[in-house]
Amino acid sequence: RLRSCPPLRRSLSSVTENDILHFSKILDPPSIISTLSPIHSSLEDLHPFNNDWMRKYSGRATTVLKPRTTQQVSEILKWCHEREIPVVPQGGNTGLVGGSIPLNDEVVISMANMNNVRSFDPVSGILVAEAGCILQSLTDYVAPHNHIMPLDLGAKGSCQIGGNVSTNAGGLRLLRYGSLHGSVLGVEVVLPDGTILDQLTTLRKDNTGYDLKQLFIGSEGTLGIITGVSILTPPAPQASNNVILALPHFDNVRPLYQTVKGQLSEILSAFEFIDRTAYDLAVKHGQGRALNEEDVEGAECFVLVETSGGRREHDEEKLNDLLETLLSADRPLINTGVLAQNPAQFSSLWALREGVTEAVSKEGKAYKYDISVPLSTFKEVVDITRNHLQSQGLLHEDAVSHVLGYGHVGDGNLHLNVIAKAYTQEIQDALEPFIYELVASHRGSISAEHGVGSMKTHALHYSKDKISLELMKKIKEMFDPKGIMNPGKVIA
Ligand code: FAD
Ligand code: 2HG
Ligand code: ZN
Repeated sequence: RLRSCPPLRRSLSSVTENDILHFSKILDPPSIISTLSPIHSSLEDLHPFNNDWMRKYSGRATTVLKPRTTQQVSEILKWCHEREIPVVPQGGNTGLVGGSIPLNDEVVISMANMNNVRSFDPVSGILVAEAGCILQSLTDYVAPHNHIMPLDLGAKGSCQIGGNVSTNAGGLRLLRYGSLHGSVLGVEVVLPDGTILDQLTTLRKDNTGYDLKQLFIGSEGTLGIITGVSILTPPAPQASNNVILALPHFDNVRPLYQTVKGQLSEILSAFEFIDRTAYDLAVKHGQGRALNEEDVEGAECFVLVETSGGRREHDEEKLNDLLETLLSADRPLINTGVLAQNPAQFSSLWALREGVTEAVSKEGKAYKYDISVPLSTFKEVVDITRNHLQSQGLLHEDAVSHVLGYGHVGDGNLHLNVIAKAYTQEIQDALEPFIYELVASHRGSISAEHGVGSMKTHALHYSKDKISLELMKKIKEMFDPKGIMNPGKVIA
């Protein structure tokens, strides 16, 4: 039997003016934002670091540090470790589970100033970049070399590669290029006591014992601060096409996926799902151009299919053959398909899917459940949740206005979103543990790709058994015995 770990220490310190004086010896003054003397920033300056993208979580940090080098990160952590000051690593602050926001007055360590590419090899496609590089800027960096990043997500304009690796972000390309556990070759990490762990290898193969970097991928800043990432970038496809398929019934998604995989095989690069509510909201809030009325009529949901291949004519022929097969079937799985005819239409079709998160946030306050469940249950899970809220008397315009589902079919990942007028305890209590129990009944995951953050620490047991949880606690205790790294996140 495994022994229980002792509880993490809780007697952590707050930053003082003396600490600020010490940080001023490590960083230049513009790299310190603090309401404390001698910096005297305003609360407004701290606002972007104390509040998350959804405006759901807020912290009370008095101090934000923005190091420019790994050495500076190391010196900051060494000091915080000695003084037992808790820290929260922050990337682009686009996380959706409250991981990047202090729970109290932890020091925020923003990685925004560590934004240099260290090297790129156009032959192997291996990119080594500092953690604060924004995903879109890395995409732009490798594009002239005919490479792409192995991941893509709606937050690409703000999220950082260090944040992506720390959350093990999935996104829109996972179906084709797999998870970051495969494409990240190495990481450079500063451990909680300031030790620099240099695992920034560019080797494709390295079976020399435990693969330590995997522990940092998806650890959400609880084991150390990632300062550098070595990542394999695939060659850019020569041709990309996309099509939106309108389906009369959700039940057609599964056989459609099978048919599409079978016919498109190696050129299939995305198979993304949005239900009717998600589509209507995307259109309402100007994400992509609405399809023609007759294409939408009678559609219960939509699927966006993308192909990426080596020869345009070949790919177009395959896609056209697929559409012909689908539309000429005795009992067609789709009502219609809208094929992008040019790059603007290609982007517009993608925006209908990628823009749902933005549309939801414009519509109201979102309760987000990022779950892995069997594909066959996607609709059922959304319907059960809606009916449950109705039975609780919460489905009306002053409480919950919409319950919708969208996500990554190929990865079995449903984004169940509940939109409300405000975040209230009553709605929260109606949703949890209800949804977690539903997920557990399907042996699913309560966090498919967004992580645990502070949102789901209490619910981990719905997806992880006792022994796994004990081991996780032991790992945390080993790396961070003083509990200064992102306290209250992942493991409470
Ligand atoms: P942050 O939000 O700043 O931080 C996230 C976590 O990582 C925190 O726990 C933080 O402490 C830690 N962290 C950040 N940087 C470091 C570092 N250098 N070292 C150690 N820890 C660090 N997620 C998906 O998986 N798939 C999607 O398709 C997707 N789409 C999104 C679309 C929109 C519009 C939005 C707003 C979010 C989306 N997300 C998605 C969620 C989010 O963008 C990802 O989780 C992203 O990887 C977070 O990166 P970030 O730089 O913003 O990290
Ligand atoms: C997506 O796939 C993101 O669009 C965000 O993971 C999902 O907002 C969400 O719930
Ligand atoms: Zn997603």
